[in-house]
Amino acid sequence: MSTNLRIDGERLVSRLAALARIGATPEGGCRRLALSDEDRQGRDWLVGELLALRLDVRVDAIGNIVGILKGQEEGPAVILGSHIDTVGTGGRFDGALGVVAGVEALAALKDAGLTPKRDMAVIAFTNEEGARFQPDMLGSFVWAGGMSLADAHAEKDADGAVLGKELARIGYEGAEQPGFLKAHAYLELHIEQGPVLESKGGGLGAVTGVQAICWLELTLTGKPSHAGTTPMTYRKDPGLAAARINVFANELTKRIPGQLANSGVIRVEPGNVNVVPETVVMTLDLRNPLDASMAEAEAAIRQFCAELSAADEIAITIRDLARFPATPFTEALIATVEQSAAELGLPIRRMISGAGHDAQMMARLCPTAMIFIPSIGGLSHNPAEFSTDEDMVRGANVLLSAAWRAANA
Ligand code: HGY
Ligand code: MN
Ligand code: MN
Repeated sequence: MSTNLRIDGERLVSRLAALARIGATPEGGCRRLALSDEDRQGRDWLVGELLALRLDVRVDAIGNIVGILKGQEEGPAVILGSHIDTVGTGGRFDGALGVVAGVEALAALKDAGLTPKRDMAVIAFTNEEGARFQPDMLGSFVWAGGMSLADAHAEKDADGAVLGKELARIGYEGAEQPGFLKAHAYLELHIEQGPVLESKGGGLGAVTGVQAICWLELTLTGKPSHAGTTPMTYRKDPGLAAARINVFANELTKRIPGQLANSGVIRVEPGNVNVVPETVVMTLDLRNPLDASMAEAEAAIRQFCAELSAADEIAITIRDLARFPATPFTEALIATVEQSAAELGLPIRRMISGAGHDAQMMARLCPTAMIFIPSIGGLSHNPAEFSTDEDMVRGANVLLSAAWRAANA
């Protein structure tokens, strides 16, 4: 192991800044919704960086972008990755850090004239966020064989745009089969997106796994009527029902340990001030570190909806948008991350990830681990998301060291 192997910190920071300028928002964040024009610009920028490094650049049929550094031997690769798509109120670091750190790790190896035993690669997965198309982690889910290409291409966004057509429109429906590059190991550097590391005084996170995720879309249908003339007892109000469901989900978080619940989308039709709504489409984002508790929460919500539907004569249909089990990472690779941090004299602590990540999908294929750096104020999915240059460089050096170990073990 080359102990003095380091990334070029300035280059890392400047690449992140370059990507952050693409889809930059006035509030100081980024908006690169999957397969949007801003996402295409980010993809074009990334492909340019990979080509400039003279990596073997490939794009697969779901738009995952791969840059490969050939190793001495044929065989599965050590893959570094994350995503460059963002949520609507995204920051500059979520996903982008892992991709630019992967690029920088390979650039540092080329600068040092080092050829790993195994192939190494950096990958930017399509639609990790699931903000526009669901499920989230879609590109890595297809890569890991969890979803067919046809089903993924058929997904539609809230405006009816079809994923496959959007992929073709931006020119990123590639020729490779998803999963074409066999993985020996997968490592992902990411911001924590929560307050844990900061509350512990900083340092890095050796991520032990990701919690379970369940996304539901509920369509509630009542009877539109005049808000001034319709007696309360006559109303079939899906807006009231949606509010009750939201409160019920929130109550569950007080009753079921570890339970989280969020209703991020509530669309009311016709959406007029003086009309009792006809329909409400709402989403629930449910998370829990334990699959059994997650199942208990989901069953309770489905039961509550059934009872509410009968009592208030509101039709309620529920569509699954995403459902991923709690996913543990690989002990040996977590230990490699900790060893790399120790060698670099960097404090690191084990922790679970509250957010979903592409690593959750790659763990189906190969030994997988993640490295977290602190998020200032624990903020993410917010333009004010921030991590320091120092922490980015520290995290990227641990990524490089752990990846180099895995690529030569
Ligand atoms: O929703 C998530 O946890 C991730 O940001 N896609
Ligand atoms: Mn992310
Ligand atoms: Mn995110």
